[in-house]
Amino acid sequence: MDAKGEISDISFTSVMELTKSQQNIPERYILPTSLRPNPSLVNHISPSLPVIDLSMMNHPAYRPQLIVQVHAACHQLGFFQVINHGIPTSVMKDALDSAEEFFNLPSDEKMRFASADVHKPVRYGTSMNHEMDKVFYWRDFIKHYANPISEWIHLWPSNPPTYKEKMGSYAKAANALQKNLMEVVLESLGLNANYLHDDIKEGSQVMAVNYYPSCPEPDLALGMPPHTDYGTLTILNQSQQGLEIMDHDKKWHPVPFIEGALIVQLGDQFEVMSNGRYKSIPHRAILNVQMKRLSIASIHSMNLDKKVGPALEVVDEQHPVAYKEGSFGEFLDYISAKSLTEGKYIDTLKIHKRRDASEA
Ligand SMILES: O=C(O)CCC(=O)C(=O)O
Repeated sequence: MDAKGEISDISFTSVMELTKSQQNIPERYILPTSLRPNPSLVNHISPSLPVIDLSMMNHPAYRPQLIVQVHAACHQLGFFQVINHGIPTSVMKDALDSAEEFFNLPSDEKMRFASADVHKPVRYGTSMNHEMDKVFYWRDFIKHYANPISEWIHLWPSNPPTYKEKMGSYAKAANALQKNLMEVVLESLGLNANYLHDDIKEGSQVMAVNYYPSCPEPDLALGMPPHTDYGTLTILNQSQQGLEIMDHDKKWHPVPFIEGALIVQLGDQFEVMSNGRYKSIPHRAILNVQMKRLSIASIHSMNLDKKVGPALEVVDEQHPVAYKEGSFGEFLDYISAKSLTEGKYIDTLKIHKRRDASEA
């Protein structure tokens, strides 16, 4: 049965199940050479990636300094880590522990939530979309909607018994942090901190809870392929290092694990709102031979039906409208028809400047 009590006929072999019986990774997880993680192309001596201290976020004398740091991080990368963000490490850890307990359940129990339908508010799956992926990714996941929590929490797993409480506390805290971060990021773009305030408050929050088992051949596969998130911003809580981000020069950088820190990534919806002044950050999850890794991506966006286009304040003669309006709902329709490698939703929104005769 699925989360709505309907019989689910979807079944697949999770990576967790696979690792119980296989020594090597099966053929369908082996990426073509050009798409493998290739550690020699990764910038292991990365310039230090931005870490921003939020302790003075609400202090009028220090906030301008914070806005400058956020502007630099968003403009250069669309990525930063935050410390002193107000979410206790114990709440972050409890959520990761409850996720691990969920993934440790017998397969039948997890399969109750199995679905390849991206419109489902709760869904357990493997890879990106096991019905469409040509090559599989070394990841199992459960995704569930979380805002407003009272509307969704009854659909979340009841087993393990503490899942709702622990994941729920973290989801609420991540959503509160998101609202503060949105104000800071909007301000850093030169917009009013209250821009689209009510839409942000009532916006969608999807918790993507990821489990990457240790992988015997991590150079041949990935936990998640390079992608950008569709929303405004994503807050990532992780159990250990494994995320890589791509800079504007297309160089990969490993993101260092900092105990208690959270990762903030700009998504496509923010790129559209900023009319391309800030770009969403491409990222991927790499694997490791010794240890499993868990992550919880709290992905925030405007509501399903809310159309989002560039803010008028960032459009002028030098910067004409560069994106059409789009919505989270349209994004879901797009990815239910195409696999990730077949194109990106945001590319369908880009308005390509016509080259005039003098440029030709
Ligand atoms: O696990 C990670 O580091 C990345 C997760 C992610 O990109 C996602 O869930 O969309």
